[in-house]
Amino acid sequence: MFWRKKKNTTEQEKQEAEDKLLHSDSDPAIEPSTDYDADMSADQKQDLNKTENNIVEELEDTPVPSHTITEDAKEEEELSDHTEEGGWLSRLADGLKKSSQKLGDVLTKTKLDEDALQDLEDALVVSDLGPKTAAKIIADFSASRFGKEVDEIEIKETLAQLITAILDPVAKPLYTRPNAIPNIILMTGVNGAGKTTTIGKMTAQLQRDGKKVMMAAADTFRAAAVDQLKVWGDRNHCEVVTGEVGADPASVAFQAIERAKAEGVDVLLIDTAGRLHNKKNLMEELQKIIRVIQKQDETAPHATLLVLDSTTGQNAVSQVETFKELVDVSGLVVTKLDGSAKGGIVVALADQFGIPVHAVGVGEGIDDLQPFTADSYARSLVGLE
Ligand SMILES: Nc1nc2c(ncn2[C@@H]2O[C@H](COP(=O)(O)OP(=O)(O)OP(=O)(O)O)[C@@H](O)[C@H]2O)c(=O)[nH]1
Ligand SMILES: [Mg+2]
Repeated sequence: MFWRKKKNTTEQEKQEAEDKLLHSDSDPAIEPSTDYDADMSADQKQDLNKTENNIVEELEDTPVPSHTITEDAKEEEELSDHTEEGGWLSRLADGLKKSSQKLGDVLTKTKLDEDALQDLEDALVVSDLGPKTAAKIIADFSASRFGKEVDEIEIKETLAQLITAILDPVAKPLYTRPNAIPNIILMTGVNGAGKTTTIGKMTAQLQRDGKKVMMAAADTFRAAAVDQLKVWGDRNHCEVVTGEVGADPASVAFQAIERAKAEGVDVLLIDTAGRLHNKKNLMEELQKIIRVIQKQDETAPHATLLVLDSTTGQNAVSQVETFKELVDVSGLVVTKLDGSAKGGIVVALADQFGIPVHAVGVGEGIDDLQPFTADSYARSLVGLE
């Protein structure tokens, strides 16, 4: 279908460039592209051009659909059969399957004796709940059930209740103050955690709630980082304040606040760098951004969010410890729960730090940020509907 390809070349190139920006270099390629220019000799290229021209001429009278590639993809998606897929919760449940399978494997014993409890505790540790939290849950569990005959569903239901009790106090949506114009939200986290992507998704949600949003690209260390945020800006029709590559991130934040104030923006989301030369640099940079922000509004940042990649497992615990020491982390966003994560890490974080979990990332798309709900998360984790 050369005619369509030709018509949409710019669109296609734009999309390819966006895809490149939105995925870090370490990400595996999604699938090999079949729609690219292979290495060809000049003669071969000329031949191909000729054929292409002929085909286009032949097709001159064919009505060209006004669809763009994006619209085509959307239409295809809408027409495809989703009956087997379920909603985001089932994607989360799929993501958490590793944990629930681990539990399923040990739930064969009917009498809860020492061995069965030990197996259960091991399964929780393997599911990333961490030794302390697993031990605590099992202690509570055995207090009411030790020595009793129990079936698998009963065990899972009890575990889900105990886990819900740990998660419930931290399941809090992000609060935006009606009187802060703008609400200044600082996004922090190590590189690749999902900060920029989360800002993009969060912008869409805030806009849906009727908020005027602005983004600031205070990750000025890589040109690609700024461009990546601009892609999300385009997607959301949202203004992005940027600086030159290498510009002082704090000054980008400062300018963004000035502009946001002037334009009556409700929420300003500030993206920051995940990797600098070393940890000390990263933290000093963050603290400087905060000091400069406070010159504009001493109550800001109104939220300092730490974005954590759930697939890093227990490493997320040390990331919280590090960031918490240096900045006032007010909330967490845990990403990539649709993938290979085992999910128990969220329980460990809730138990150890008690920091609110505002949302979870369950995919790379704009709608893949979901509120964190204790009960449904706990049930998915243990493999209950
Ligand atoms: N599957 C999945 N992928 C995600 C999710 N969130 C982010 N990603 C992907 O993870 C990769 C890194 O995300 P970024 O948003 O660039 O991470 P970052 O924290 O801004 O990284 P730096 O800018 O390098 O500090 C990208 O390929 C994202 O598409 C999620 O919830 N699920
Ligand atoms: Mg980024």
